[in-house]
Amino acid sequence: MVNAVVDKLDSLVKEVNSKISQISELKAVEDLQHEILGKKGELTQILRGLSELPEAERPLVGKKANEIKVEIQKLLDKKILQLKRSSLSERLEKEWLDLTLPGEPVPSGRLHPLTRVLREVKTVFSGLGFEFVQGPEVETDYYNFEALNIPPDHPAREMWDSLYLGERTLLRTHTSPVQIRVMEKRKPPLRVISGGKCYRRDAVDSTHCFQFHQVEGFMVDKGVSMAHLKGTLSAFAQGIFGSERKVKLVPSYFPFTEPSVEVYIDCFNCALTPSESCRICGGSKWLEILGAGMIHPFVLRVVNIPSEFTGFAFGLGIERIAMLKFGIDDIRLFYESDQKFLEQF
Ligand code: FA5
Repeated sequence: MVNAVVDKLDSLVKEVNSKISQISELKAVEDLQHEILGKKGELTQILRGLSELPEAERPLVGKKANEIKVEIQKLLDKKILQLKRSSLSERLEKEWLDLTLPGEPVPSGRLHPLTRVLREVKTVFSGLGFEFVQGPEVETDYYNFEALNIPPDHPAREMWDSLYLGERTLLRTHTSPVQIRVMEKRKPPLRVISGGKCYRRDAVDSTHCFQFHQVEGFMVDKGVSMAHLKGTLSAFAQGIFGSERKVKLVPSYFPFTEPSVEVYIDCFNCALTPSESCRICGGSKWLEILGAGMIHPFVLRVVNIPSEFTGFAFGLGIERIAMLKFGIDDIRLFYESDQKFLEQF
């Protein structure tokens, strides 16, 4: 009887050994463990049967059975470890990654050239003490024209072909209405710039769009003169086009400034490589960059600014500045969303 039990125990180890050698999945090891060592497992049954042995034999057989249990558990544990290791090395093999390889380039976004120039212009003027304000794109006839000394039927309205939304409302044709909006609410001293979209019923060509961007600037204080205007615009030109730039004022006409001027800078391209057929200035050596002047007394009166104050104002096209700065000969390129064009900035 005792020998039969011991033989059974020995053959159980052999059985486990041979089964384990054929196993290739963790689940099968767990099943085998259950089959041998579980509540109804083969070894557990044998252990239960020990009570039927003569009492004197029991301790010896019991000891043997426990040793076998430990041995079987060790075999199972060893197999589990072996399977886990091989599945890990399989994963490492499959998921292998060479961290020394160069990464794939991720195309980075960038600012639109007009946004860049608008920001640069703002930075230069903020360095000169100008604060930035914004005005509405939908304006009334009053702010866009009348308060700026352009009454209805005035021939100067020809200068601003307009897109009307109603009888008295239109898409602003320039940023000059912001002057009125600021001055009617605040008193001098004032040093303000404003920028944004403007709209005109202009035919689209290489220098005109129906929608474009302007920056308006003005300064009002006691004793402000054309000298301040020239000094301010020289600093602006030097900030945007290079510290060597010179500014030239040429008489012009705007109903809301008196006197009015067109402002030119000397051609920065000719300064680098003088040429009779410069692609930026066409050989004229001077580039028109904006319109400006001393704020007309009519305008100051409209907003109740006392007569001891004077002021200058200027207005520039952001597209024009960007075209000159980057040597672009067609304004439409800014609005075509052509990635090859935009990636150059
Ligand atoms: C004005 O609009 C004045 N308000 C500027 C001003 C302000 C003068 C304050 C005096 C005092 P003008 O119409 O010239 O001026 O336009 C100014 C700039 O806007 C032009 O030099 C040009 O660069 C730009 N611009 C005008 N129309 C267009 C257009 N259709 N497409 C693109 N840019 C334009």
